[in-house]
Amino acid sequence: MSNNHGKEQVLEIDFSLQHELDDIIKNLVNLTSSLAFYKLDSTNDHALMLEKHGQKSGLVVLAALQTLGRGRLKRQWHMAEGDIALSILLRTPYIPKNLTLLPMVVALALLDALASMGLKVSCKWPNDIIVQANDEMPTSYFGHWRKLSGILVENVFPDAQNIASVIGLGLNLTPKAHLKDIVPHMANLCDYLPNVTRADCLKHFLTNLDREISSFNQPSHDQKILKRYKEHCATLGRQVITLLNEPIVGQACGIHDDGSLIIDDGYKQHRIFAGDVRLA
Ligand code: BT5
Repeated sequence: MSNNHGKEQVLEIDFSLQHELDDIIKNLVNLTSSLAFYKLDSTNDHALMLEKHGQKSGLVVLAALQTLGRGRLKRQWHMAEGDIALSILLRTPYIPKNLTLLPMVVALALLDALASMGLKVSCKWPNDIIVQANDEMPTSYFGHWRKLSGILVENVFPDAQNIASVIGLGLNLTPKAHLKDIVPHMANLCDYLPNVTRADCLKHFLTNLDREISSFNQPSHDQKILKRYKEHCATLGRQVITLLNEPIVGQACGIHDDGSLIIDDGYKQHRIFAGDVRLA
């Protein structure tokens, strides 16, 4: 099979990982099929390719090793064997009406999963899961926080009525000393919850997400998600600087219904739709 980079990619099922995943999926109602590979370029690319071929909603794609993981804005996502790289394909009607809420739903499912295993984490707008650093050295744009997980939601519109979303999630579990200089703001779960396994994380996260998907059509769902996300968002209430385009400096004071971050610079409020902010 050829990938987006023009090279041949040999796909092999990782039967032990597949078994691990099937054991979880059999108890879920919205996430109903799974594929676990030894190695993929990008689980999001693979899920998007399957979407084009008519794959049904509810597929979970997992790779024991991902070699060309993507973040937003063409940035790279690094991983090592033992970490989690997964993508989930959802289609209408298993998508919230307000699409901008989907990354927040995913963040909350992971946040609850980690909390139930004993680790309190926070969200950093727009798509990071962060943990308070043990040391006090500020690193890059994460200040005194470290990034444990990143979320990449990519939407496609197969026709006028339907939407398909691929949710990508990268979660660091294992030590990665070789990446210390490249990603100084990285956190790895083994430093916080040494006894937690990949299977534990998958089980808690996928079970929570499955439950969240079932609640998409409940009354006031969107407002509840937004409220919960704001409660756990470490960006809010802090002095921030935007990192895309002309810098805006001010206090992050809210998140709009459309997912944009509201920054008050003392004179007026700005709405930020994309990019990142530096945390003080
Ligand atoms: C993200 O992008 O954080 C979304 C990452 C999504 C990765 C998953 S893995 C499964 C699925 N398949 C894919 O191909 N992608 C998804 P962004 O906000 O753009 O952050 C990227 C930035 O995070 C990089 O520029 C680095 O600074 C940093 N980074 C890269 N790898 C990291 C890691 N393992 N841990 C923490 N930070 C990392």
